[in-house]
Amino acid sequence: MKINEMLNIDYPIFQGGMANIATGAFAATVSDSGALGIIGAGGMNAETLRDHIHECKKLTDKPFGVNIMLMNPDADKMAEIVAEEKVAVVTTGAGNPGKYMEVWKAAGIKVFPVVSAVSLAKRLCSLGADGIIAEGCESGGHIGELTTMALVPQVCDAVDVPVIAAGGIASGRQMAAAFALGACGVQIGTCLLASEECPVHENYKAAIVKARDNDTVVTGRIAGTPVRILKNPMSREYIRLEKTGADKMELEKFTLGSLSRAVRDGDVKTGSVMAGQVCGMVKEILPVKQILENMVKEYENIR
Ligand code: TUI
Repeated sequence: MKINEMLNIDYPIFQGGMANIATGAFAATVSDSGALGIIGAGGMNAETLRDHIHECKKLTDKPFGVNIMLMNPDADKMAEIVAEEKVAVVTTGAGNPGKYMEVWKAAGIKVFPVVSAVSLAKRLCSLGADGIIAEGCESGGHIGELTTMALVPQVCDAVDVPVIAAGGIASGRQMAAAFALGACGVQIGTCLLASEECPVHENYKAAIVKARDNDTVVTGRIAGTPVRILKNPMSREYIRLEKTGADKMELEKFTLGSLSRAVRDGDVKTGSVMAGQVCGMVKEILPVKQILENMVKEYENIR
């Protein structure tokens, strides 16, 4: 498989960015289990990111990546750190990483920006992106408008680099569907939340396991930052406020710190429990290695 050789990984599977959750230790576990582990820099500052990169290097000899969430105020510094540390792969989210491409390419980093539309995919390929992660709105967290089913083949037709499908993938069947759409790899997040090694509060994991197909909702559409989370009293109140025309500042105040409240404190009622629409398929907490093996086995059986 092309992407496996390009990145020296066993499975054509990327771990999602998982801001506030994916530590260096977790990324090392995912990489050691055969996929591409990714440190989620979303909730970090520049120096904690460096510490997590060092930790990951200590724990695994396998390649790993860093996801830079471009709305992070430390994104400029983080862009320099990943180049200094020569991480194997950088993925990005929630913005256009165009201004960093030259530095990253010069450092020999393989760059896989996450896009939610064709136009940005084309622009970033012209700047040297090594691959594109096409993320549909089935994903948890910050999302675009298009579904994976509609987005992936359109991105595949528009670019000449490998395309990784993201959003709505938690099984071998969905992996096979992504390949049928033209992707050569997949990115998964929600199903890894329910892993033994995932450093998220037990209440968060339990909420994912309990959630059914229709239990996510998108907040922030009106403010311009759509984020898919589990339905809970916080999301209901947020959407009620949104409908009354509450201003952006008021809504931001409402959500500030809400992700870490769920991730660290296990407050799944007033916290923001980011999860994708596949949460209904996640039925138990398993070791990362098992989750990946189950997925690949199912994929191989129907290929
Ligand atoms: O980035 C994500 N998912 C995320 S980031 C995150 S952290 C967060 N916390 C609180 C509020 C908001 C975010 C949680 N989940 N996925 C990748 C992604 N990128 N989805 C959508 C986009 C995107 C959107 C617009 C990429 C580019 C873009 O356009 C930028 C441009 O200038 O064209």
